[in-house]
Amino acid sequence: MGRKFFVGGNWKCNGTTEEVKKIVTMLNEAEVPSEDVVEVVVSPPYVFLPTVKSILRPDFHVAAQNCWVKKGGAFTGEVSAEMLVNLGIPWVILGHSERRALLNESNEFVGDKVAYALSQGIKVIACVGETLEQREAGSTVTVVAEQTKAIAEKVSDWTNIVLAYEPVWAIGTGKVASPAQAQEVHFELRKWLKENVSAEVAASTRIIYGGSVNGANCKELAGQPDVDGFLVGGASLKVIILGILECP
Ligand code: G2H
Repeated sequence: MGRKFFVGGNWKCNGTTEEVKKIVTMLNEAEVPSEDVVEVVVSPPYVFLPTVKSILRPDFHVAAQNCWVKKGGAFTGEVSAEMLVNLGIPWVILGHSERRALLNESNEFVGDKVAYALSQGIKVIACVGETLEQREAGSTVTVVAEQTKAIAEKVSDWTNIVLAYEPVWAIGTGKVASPAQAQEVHFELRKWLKENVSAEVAASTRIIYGGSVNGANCKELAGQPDVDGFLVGGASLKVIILGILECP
């Protein structure tokens, strides 16, 4: 079976109740390809999850931007996977580079988080990506392979994982990876999955691109054979996202 195009909207730490409602209204009123063609998942900050879930159109889904690495308890400030299940939130973004860099989330920690969220029945958008320094040193493939390996070591079933390649140098900078650069890394990630997990997982796992995706660059990126969709940040807060949903 083909890999269904996937578009995630990562709203990051943005919005007020009023702004979030406006974005949802825009999405709800849009005419977009059917859910047989594109799977749409929006990821508001935690505090807006129940609001967004309650008013969002039923063919779009909701993701949290993070969750705790194990069962909840005495972990001040954290939100557990069990709580997301309780709220009916089906997806979570894990391993975003902003958390890896600013909150020191290691590859192993991200791997543990992915495994725990999956064990609770939550689907995971797992992010990997290299810094500019790593790219210039020629270690892009090694870096993303190590990040993926840390996940692969902890999970046995990839059915509910979407892998997001997000080069750190392209995030929120306006410097998007060229279609050739994105395709090269997506190809290498799929090859890594084939050689280290299985041919079946490599063929079926969606590998999406994130980093300054917008209405002008999405079409050509989406045309690459190993690019199965996008994780969109800034543009997902604006009407631009509707054009991106038209890409597949
Ligand atoms: C990368 C992306 C969304 P942006 O972080 O995850 O954000 O599209 O703003 O670069």
